[in-house]
Amino acid sequence: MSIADFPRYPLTFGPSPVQHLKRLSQHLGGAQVWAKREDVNSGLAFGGNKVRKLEYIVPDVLATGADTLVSIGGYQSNHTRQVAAVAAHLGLKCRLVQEKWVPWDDPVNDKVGNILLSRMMGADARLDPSGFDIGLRDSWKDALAEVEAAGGQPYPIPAGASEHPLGGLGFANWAFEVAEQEKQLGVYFDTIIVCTVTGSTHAGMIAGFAALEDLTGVKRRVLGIDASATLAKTRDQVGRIARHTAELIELGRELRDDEITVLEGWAGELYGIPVESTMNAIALGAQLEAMITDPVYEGKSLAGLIDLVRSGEIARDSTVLYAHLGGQPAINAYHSLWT
Ligand code: 5PA
Repeated sequence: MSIADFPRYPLTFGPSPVQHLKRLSQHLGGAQVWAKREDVNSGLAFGGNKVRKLEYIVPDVLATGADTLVSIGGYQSNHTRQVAAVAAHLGLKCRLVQEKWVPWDDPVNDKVGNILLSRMMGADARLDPSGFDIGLRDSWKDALAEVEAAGGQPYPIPAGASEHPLGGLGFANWAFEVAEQEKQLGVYFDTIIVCTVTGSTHAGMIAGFAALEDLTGVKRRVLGIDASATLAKTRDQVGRIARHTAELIELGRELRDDEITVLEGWAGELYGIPVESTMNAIALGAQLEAMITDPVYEGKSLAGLIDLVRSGEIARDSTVLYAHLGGQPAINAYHSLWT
């Protein structure tokens, strides 16, 4: 099956907008920088990258007849907020495990932003003291068992929807959407920058752009910027999901090593904690483009992009596409960084 043959349940507005960041490009004095805006991709509770992934998972949810979506993330998980949004949209229940992934002791960290939105949408969001891990968790398995014991039919969605067998499809299709938009705009993006943590956003893009390259001969670099600060795990997960997704969409060849690139250097010491480069990138995006990025994910990938353009690693004659994956609701929990 090619990507176009997989069932897709519409949750987004359609293709997400692509914009030229002219002031940022001029400021950096190098490559032309564009952004594709998954942060405004849907009317479901501010959207984001998970809504796009869930478009390919919802047909399976509906086929199973499940009545409760069960998922997991940190207190300020964007993913769990998007699962809660999709559950509300479909008229399903939602049980969320919110772990203490980030040692960020702001008194409203477990009350505002994403978790507030999830509760507002009717999700049963419960806190768990466990720390950060992108793998499959016991707390999540326990939540699934609880729903079943109470007579419900749970549908399991792992962290970031990444370990779900269909988790890579949303962003495999993103590659083809980019190619269409390139035709309309008369532009060619030779480099894509994407934040990567649980891996299926980046992995889906890798599979999708590989399929596109085989169809059109057009080559480009898809650079993942690690924001997990557990690089080996994320690299492994990206590679595994990229290969699996490539098989699903019948790429018909092995992925090359040069197609799987996760760069380190902008995550800082810990997932969820911004460093100087994150704060500088957030300020540049906000003050030059009114493009709001968060201290956990997008501020870190934007910092990567800025450094790669400034150092010439992304060349002056390049046109680079920054995948803005959402995440703004979390900034409420980080208010003290700007006061
Ligand atoms: C997230 C993830 P992947 O997890 O697919 O690698 O995406 C990274 C990412 N940007 C990038 C934003 C705004 C994100 O929310 N968020 C997780 C969450 O629980 O919100 C899965 C970690």
